[in-house]
Amino acid sequence: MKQYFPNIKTIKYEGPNSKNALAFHYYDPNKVIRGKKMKDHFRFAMSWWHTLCANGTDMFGTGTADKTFGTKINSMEWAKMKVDMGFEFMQKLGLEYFCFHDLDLIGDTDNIKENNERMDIIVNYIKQKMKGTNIKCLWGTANLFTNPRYFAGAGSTSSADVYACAANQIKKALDATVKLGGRGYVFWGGREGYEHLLNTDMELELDNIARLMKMAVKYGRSIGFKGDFYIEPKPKEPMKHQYDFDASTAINFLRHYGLDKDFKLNIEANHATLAGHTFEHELRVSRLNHMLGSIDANQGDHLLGWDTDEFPFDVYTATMAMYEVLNYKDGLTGGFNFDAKNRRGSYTMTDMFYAYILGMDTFALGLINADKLIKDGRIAKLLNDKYASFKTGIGKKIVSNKTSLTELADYATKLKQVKYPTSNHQELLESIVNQVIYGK
Ligand code: XUL
Ligand code: CO
Repeated sequence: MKQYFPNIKTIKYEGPNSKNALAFHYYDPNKVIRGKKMKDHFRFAMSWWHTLCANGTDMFGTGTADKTFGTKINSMEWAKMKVDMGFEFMQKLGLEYFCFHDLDLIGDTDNIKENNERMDIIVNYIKQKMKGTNIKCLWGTANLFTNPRYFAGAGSTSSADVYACAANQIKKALDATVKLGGRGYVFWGGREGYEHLLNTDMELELDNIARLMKMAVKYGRSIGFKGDFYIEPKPKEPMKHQYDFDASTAINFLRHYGLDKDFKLNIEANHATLAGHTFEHELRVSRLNHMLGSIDANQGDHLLGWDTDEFPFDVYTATMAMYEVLNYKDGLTGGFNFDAKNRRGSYTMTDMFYAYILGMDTFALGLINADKLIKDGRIAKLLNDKYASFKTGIGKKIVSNKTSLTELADYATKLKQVKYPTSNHQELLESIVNQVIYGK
């Protein structure tokens, strides 16, 4: 079997003192933290699109990285080559999961029947390839945004024919996800949004998106899909306004249309910051609603402000994110998909390994730090002390729903002195984080 990365051996954990660039320094897959192996905390996944397809093309220039290995883009030879390359890549990095869009697998021939046939061939090819490995599918999805027919959306399109094309792709992508044993199926609303309100029937568009999701649930369950459906919120890009703006908006949508039993959220770090939130904010909102399902691990750039999909490097953010994940009693049903790409200037094959090593080590550090923060206990105590007034007296009556506006008004008018909230101690809290992360 042809090797795509002949100069790269399996990447191993060598510890923080190793200077070997092709080794993990913090990600130690079998290390047990909070009773669970690191690799099981994460279920790290390779994104088919960024890793095997993307070549560095941007708005101003063509690709800098050639990942075709001499095959013709959009040919089946190319499609199969990517499977072989992807499996070698995952095995060398110890990645046990992958995520895909239908078109990442097969390209796009513009012929719907041919695309469907291609899906059958390539899914069988992947299934064969999975045998004897521990590689599995984290989630699948349909690309309903690249083909020009989707310029006005898929579920939100103004053309019933285009809507039907979207349904066909979702059906095939669900077939593929089920056949490959995927844990989840994602709806990222690529162009489900609008550019101008005056030419938009928002109500019809939202209803139609929900209808498509309901049909997907019905079909998915009928072919034995037991996993979760996920919405991946994003506020904008490519559309000016996207309907799944953020976690709160998506949760409201799911509840409104009665989809909340089958759906959870796939939270992407860079989408959170695009929405004006932190990554951890979106994780908190999702987990409090029991809807945190899976994570797209990446990061944006404060100076750029679009979806740069960088590999996560920011250990503080990873720590805050893992603090949310560790405090999520329900646990993720999905995992951590690297929806991230090399910078255009980092165009070698080896750079792809450096990128995943960076991402996996960053999250391993986040996990180690979050565990330390929980064990340290000072942050939990600060939080507990802050809300102490709700543990006794009138506060206790409030949280146990045993009071009324009248009683509270009476209480307030009799107060000799109003007890202020305790200090937020933000700087102290940040010092504790630093000390826990860096202290011996
Ligand atoms: C786009 C994005 C997608 C989804 C899957 O911003 O995040 O790649 O993750 O469609
Ligand atoms: Co994503």
